[in-house]
Amino acid sequence: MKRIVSFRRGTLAAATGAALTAALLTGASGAEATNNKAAAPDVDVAAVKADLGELQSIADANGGNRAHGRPGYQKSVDFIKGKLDAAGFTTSVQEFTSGGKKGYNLIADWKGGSEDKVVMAGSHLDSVEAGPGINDNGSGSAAILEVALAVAKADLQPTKHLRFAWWGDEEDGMVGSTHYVDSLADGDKSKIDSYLNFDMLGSPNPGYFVYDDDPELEKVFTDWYGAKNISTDPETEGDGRSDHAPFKDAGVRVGGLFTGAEATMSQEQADKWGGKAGEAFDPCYHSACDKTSNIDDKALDLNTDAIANAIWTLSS
Ligand code: DPN
Ligand code: ZN
Repeated sequence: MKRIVSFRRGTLAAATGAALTAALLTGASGAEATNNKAAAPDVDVAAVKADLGELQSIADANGGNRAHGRPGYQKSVDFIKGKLDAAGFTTSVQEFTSGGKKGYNLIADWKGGSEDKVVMAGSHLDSVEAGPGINDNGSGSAAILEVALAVAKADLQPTKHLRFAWWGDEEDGMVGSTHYVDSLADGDKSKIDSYLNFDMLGSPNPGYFVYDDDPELEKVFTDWYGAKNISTDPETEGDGRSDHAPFKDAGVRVGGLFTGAEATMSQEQADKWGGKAGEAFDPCYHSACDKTSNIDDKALDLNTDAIANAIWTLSS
């Protein structure tokens, strides 16, 4: 795992410089309107939380989980798909079999943009059997849903094509996302400009981690956080542990955000993020207590807005 210490130390300063440059450019170009690209909207975290409430209700009504092969998973797909269809997305459900049970990936395409350059954002929608999976990974699923709905509301007309994905059966080894990547023709793999993964975005003792797999994608996120004076860390806990892995293995550049799972927060991290040193980022990881109470609203809010910015920036 690559780790460049000087880069980590320099991140905040570099990002602040970039923000300053951006501010100067915006001010200078305002009148001429040389840049017709609107900034990403602030996505209302209340909407993301309402979606999490819905996913919780689905689990409550279906044996306490939304796991692969269980009715709560199917209901989760129906819920997300209904909202996307109503907003004008073209959705499809890709079926696969895992452990003798049918699994489903939900794919949503936004009209327009060059299909030779596809910007994808994905989150796994399944939970473990032990609980409702609200942080893992209702959080990522609801965040990209609300960003997708914001794309529709803004009637965004990106240069690149936008595709959102909700993966099935991540918890048994990224089965759905691997199936998706394996089913792509070679020519289609190379048309994926970038894949952004969002798995666990509202951990209750949150870390601010940015995937460091691709420098350009990483910078989109670190610049955004830097402008908010939040210092991020490169993501290391999840390498190979989520749905970006099959994309990366297929040669697609990947990025993403993460607020931490079962690993513990260091003193240094607690000092900069205001968290609890020596405690897990998510003490309810893969447990029955991963419910709506297991969410840090601020982390969820920031990460959702960071995703919107990345989608607007990368697809423009
Ligand atoms: N892939 C996550 C899970 O579903 O259990 C956990 C995880 C995500 C761990 C990202 C590390 C990084
Ligand atoms: Zn999990």
